[in-house]
Amino acid sequence: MTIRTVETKPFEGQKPGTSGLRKKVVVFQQPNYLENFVQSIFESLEGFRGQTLVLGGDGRFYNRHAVQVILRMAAANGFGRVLVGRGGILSTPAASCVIRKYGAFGGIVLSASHNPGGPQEDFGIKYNIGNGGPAPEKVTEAIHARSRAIEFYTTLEADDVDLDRQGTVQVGDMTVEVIDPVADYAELMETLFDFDAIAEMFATGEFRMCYDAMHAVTGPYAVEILERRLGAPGGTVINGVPLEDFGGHHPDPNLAHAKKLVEIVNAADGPDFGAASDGDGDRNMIIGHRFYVTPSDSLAVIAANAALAPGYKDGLAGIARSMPTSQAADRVARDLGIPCFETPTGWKFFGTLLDAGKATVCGEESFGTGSDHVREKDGLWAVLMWLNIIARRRDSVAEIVRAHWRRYGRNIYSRHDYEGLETDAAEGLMDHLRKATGSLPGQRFGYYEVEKSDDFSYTDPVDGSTSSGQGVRVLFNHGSRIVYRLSGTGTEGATLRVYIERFEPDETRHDMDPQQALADLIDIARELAEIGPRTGRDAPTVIT
Ligand code: G16
Repeated sequence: MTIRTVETKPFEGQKPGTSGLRKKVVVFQQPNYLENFVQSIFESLEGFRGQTLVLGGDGRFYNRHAVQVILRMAAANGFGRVLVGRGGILSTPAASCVIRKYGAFGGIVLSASHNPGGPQEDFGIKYNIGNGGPAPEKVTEAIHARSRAIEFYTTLEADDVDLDRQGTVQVGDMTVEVIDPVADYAELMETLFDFDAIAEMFATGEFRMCYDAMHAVTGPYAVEILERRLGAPGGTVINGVPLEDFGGHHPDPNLAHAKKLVEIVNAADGPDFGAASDGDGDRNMIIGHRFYVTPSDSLAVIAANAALAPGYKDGLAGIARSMPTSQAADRVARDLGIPCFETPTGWKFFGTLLDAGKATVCGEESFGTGSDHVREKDGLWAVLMWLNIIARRRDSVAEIVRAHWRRYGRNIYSRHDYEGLETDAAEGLMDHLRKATGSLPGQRFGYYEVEKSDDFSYTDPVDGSTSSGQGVRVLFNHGSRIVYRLSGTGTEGATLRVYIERFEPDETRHDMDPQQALADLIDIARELAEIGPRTGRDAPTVIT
């Protein structure tokens, strides 16, 4: 087979965001666009000749085509072996699991996560390093720099690989193994959780759950683990067939996009437990019967109860959360006498802490939770952790969370998203806030007084690298906060995220609706950022 060197020209904007390069499919379909980025990845790596690459994605439109392109390019660039999920499928946490288990050099994950899929929608690609986690900024910056100077890419003249047949084939000098995308991951989950206790709970018939795979990648994983291995009744998993366009929906597990699940669980005779995952299976939403658990609370509850799961019975080394995530987990860490790390948004920032054994459990307000078992957040892991906790405590989701609040107090929390803003207006608003940080401390807004305000900057305690400009924080007395940042995962315009938090120690007020409990802070947040005048919006698009 012949290696071909193809002349090309750089494309503007091949800059990885919070999690890889995400663009509209039509952008990726431009001749050489995908190839340029893949070549830029390869040229930013050293020492991969003859090594193993893991490859797979969430099955969205363009996934299969991209897999074939990357296989030919990996062969031409000198990889020795590629492990690719059958059908081109690997959930993001499963890709991380496979990279680690087989000691691969790294992996390429094809996904735009919770963004919609289809010919007019989004596609994405990211590189994961040998620890199974997203490439750190120094690698993504190198990829971007390479993409701006690229002149050639290399590929092999070879036929497509049959992705639907498990087994081994040669592509030039490179071996391609088409592997079961679920088996390694399911096996890992069995080592972490008390499958017997969970199976027993399902066997009683008294505990019912509904899992919404949102027609995205976790369908086959959830059916195998929940229905086959744990014996949950058939039909526990809904929307379980992965579709290239996710059935036309946003595969985003939140109250706005997982409406059907919420309806099912909230029905009078609804199940006890509901959960959903996103496009690539790394996010999760947890709900109980008529009870929504915020991702921040979920992290705190998981951290406080992790020792009930066999994989965590010796306790946690530490907890890590992204800066905008509520401070509920900090209270658990304090109680356990372990450190709590506050990192910028993006799972990649947890990698060094997990590798160094400084943190065991991590979480983000953006519906991400996970642990040191892989180096990605992991939707089904969180679901299994909750099942394990429920099976051991024999309490409902609502009882578990309320008991948690009674013990630690409640960090009442909400995120307001303003989507589809004009980029200039959104950036202007952030500039305005950054400038204001200096003069805010000491200012009073009714009950609230600003104690500190800054643009969050983080120095990694393991490798010393610094990341600045990670979001404007306004920290008030009594632990209340407002945080502002622009989303790094969108593909159109800009999305402003406003995170609002207040601590409530008084148990009689724990059942308050967060929007009411936070009403004053929400007004302050709009006023400080001049959201109305600068964006023309009088209300957020999504509230979670
Ligand atoms: C990605 C990252 C997450 C991060 C989220 C934030 O999630 O992997 O670690 O919290 O983006 O998104 P934004 O920048 O839009 O607030 P995912 O699930 O999209 O890969």
